[in-house]
Amino acid sequence: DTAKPDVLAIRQMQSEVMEALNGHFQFHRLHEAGDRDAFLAEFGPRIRGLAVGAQTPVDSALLDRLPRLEIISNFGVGYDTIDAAEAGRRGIIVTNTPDVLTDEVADLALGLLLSTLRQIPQADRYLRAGKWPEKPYPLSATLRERKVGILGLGRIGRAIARRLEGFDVAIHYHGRSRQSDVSYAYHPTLMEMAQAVDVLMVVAPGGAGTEGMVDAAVLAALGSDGIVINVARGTVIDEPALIEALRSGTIHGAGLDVFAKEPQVPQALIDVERTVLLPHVGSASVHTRRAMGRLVVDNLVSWFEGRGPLTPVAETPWSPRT
Ligand code: 8YV
Repeated sequence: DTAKPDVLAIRQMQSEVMEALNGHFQFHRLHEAGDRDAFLAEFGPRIRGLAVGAQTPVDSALLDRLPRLEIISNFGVGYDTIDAAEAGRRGIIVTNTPDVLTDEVADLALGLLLSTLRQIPQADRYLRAGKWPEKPYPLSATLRERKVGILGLGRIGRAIARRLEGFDVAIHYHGRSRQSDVSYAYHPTLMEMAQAVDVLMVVAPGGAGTEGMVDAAVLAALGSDGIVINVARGTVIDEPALIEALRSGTIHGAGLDVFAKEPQVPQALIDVERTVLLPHVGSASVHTRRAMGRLVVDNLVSWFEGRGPLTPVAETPWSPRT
């Protein structure tokens, strides 16, 4: 069917997405091509849409192979693996999946915070290991009387803050600018916030602008009761500095859903007892992944029906031609 636009997936995505793309478009799968280079030489020039997962790099080298590309639809709200600025220069729209995962990720962030403070997974392991009859589980840290600092008060950061209001803790935030519609304590620098709080919730986007911004000095400022929770990108934290801070007792513990080099997790983090480590599952419920998948497809369908993208990213804004 030559009337259908050519759309390319560069890796396997959930089956509902693959089936929908196959139904709507002339659909190609780069990851199934034996010879990637030969495939791109043959089909690259006619590809007009790209569907990508959050962990698949889309850089100039790939864009060079896709000269007719109009839109990149990303599965995930974070798109740090896509060179969106370069896409913008080339007139290519990038879309992501905001909103549909906000509450799911915020829920997980709260779960990770409570798990880390009250050592819920560790206590479960203790029971399963048959240790309870010997002696009660040791007393844990607490969320009581805590001050929580949110790094990145975007959609997910705000959803986390709303939940935290119900937990009766002080809420602080740091981001590029003060937000006039919230009453949480704003700090113009991360360091200032780290000095004022004892929980750091990392919800800032990944990429060059935030790389390693939670460094040894920030961790030290949290203090020995300090807790770090990260549901954003592993790159935002200087991972070796975090390992050192955990080992030395500079901070108390960490709950991490994301890592610098996923799916590799440093053994040093696993060896530290006061960590709760999750395999990047923030948005990973059946319900939310389905909604994300639909939005990936709907962005492409809307674009190729001439109605514009539904959720373009900031670097590639869309205004309909009049
Ligand atoms: C991704 C995520 O969808 O949305 C994001 O930014 O990190 C996840 O929800 C996940 O990595 C799937 O690739």
